[in-house]
Amino acid sequence: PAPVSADAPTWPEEFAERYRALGYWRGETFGALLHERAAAHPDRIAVVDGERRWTYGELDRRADRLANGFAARGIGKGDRVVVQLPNVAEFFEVIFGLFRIGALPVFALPAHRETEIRYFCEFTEAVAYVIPDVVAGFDHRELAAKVQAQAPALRDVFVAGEPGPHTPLTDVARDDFVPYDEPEPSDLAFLQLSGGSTGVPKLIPRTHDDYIYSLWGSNEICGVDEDSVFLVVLPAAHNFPLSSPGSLGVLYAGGRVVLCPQPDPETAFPVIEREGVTITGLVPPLALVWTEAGPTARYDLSSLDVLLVGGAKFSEEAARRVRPALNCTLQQVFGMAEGLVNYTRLDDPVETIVATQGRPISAHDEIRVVDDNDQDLEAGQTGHLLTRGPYTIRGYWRAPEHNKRSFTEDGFYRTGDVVRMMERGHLVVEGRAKDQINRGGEKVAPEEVENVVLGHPAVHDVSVVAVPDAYLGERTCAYVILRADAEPLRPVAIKKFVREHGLAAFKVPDRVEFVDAFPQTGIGKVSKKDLRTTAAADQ
Ligand code: J2J
Repeated sequence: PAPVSADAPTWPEEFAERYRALGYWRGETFGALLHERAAAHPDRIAVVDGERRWTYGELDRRADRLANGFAARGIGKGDRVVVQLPNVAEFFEVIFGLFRIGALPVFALPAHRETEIRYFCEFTEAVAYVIPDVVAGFDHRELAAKVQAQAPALRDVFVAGEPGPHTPLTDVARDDFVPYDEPEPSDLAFLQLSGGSTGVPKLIPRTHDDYIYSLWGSNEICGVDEDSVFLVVLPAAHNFPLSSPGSLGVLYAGGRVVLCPQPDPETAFPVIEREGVTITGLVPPLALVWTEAGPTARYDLSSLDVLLVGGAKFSEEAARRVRPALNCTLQQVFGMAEGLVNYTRLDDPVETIVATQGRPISAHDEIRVVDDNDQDLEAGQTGHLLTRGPYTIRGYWRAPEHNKRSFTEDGFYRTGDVVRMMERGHLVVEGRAKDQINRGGEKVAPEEVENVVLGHPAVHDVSVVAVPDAYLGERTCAYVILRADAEPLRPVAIKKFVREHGLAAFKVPDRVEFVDAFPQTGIGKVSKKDLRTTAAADQ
């Protein structure tokens, strides 16, 4: 069994030694690698955010100044800091500042609201929370003030922008060196969020060694080098745009990261032309929109070489349309914040590119496809995907009970995905065994939404299921049984209740249906399978 550190299981020593001996774990840290890139090419542009262009030298200096400031405020190695920033340059100075002092960013998404943020702060005992001021009319400073009143460990709120009652990030930065303890390559670098299938999202502990391997491994497969210009279209903190190959992969290679504030073609296409973007990543619904808009675009998109599509299943018909519409190579990516990432290769035959979700980064990613009893299936059969390898975690952070269910005794992660393996090792995602809804790449844990709806005084019971959707792949539908004595409700009352409870907008049920009873399985549990069938038929 894996040795258990205080907070999470990690790789057994024999595996760690193997990954080092193979040269996968290079003994680098994020803090040190930015120093090295900045020393090697200080004047090369690292990050572009609208009119702001930061060179490697400048990003490195800014990260240093924040590292000093964070350290001066008593933030140190192992401390957690919830980072919730949109696609702005400050995201990078903040996370590299934290990496440098060994503090762990907890990567919240811009869409998260009070319920999620309060949970992240309380559960991780975060000492600080980094926010923007106002985004799309939402004032993050008010949210932070509410959370701070409830999370005793939260000493500081840092604002990239107008600070309100909090501390501006610009006041944190300082030039004088403040001593701090640097992290080791085998230390945790950050906590990423799981898509989740349980009441609260699980936290994913990633180390410098393992994550950096996934970056340079991805760079080789995606053709990323110092000439690459990567457009961050999806939320920067999500694992896909962060690491597959993502902004961090491109910074590792010495390339250029361009931030896109909105994902629509009207916003993104002019940025592609102006900055000469060569590579970007999208979820399937966005890839559909871009593909529609490509042929009539008034902008020159000819610099675009590679379009990665992943996060949810990309249909074969849609995949076929990418090259004709955007004149670039499609690369499907099937990844997960827990680790394993699969890519179709740039030189794969077209049929493989359009009809599979790729194969693993590493020759040492171990893949098993098993039946319901964990028995290995024959090649080509459809079953549960289990995986273990040099950048796949051995357990979630502070979740020993959950880890017993999500990992096998010998350390394989139960992905919850149902796949089929093709002859040359390519995987086709056929479905899902976990109770999770994939809403166009945004993951919704039904249990989390159900727990909130159950808090409504008129609700007796609720079951949230996926409904097929032509655009998003899946949407959410909440089946609600009202209390016998309750006045009838309108669906919007349930949606409003969830929103006001402070859940991310993408978790608010798209549809609400009132019913008298749920279909039952043989053993008296709610049959989500039957509910899904009903929901699909009722559309
Ligand atoms: C079908 N399902 C997919 C795909 C992910 C790169 C790309 C994506 C993620 C990601 C990521 C899929 N086809 N192409 O972290 O580095 C579903 C699976 C998987 C879950 C993981 C990366 N690509 N999925 O989406 O942690 O169900 O990571 O287990 O958000 O998304 O979700 P997440």
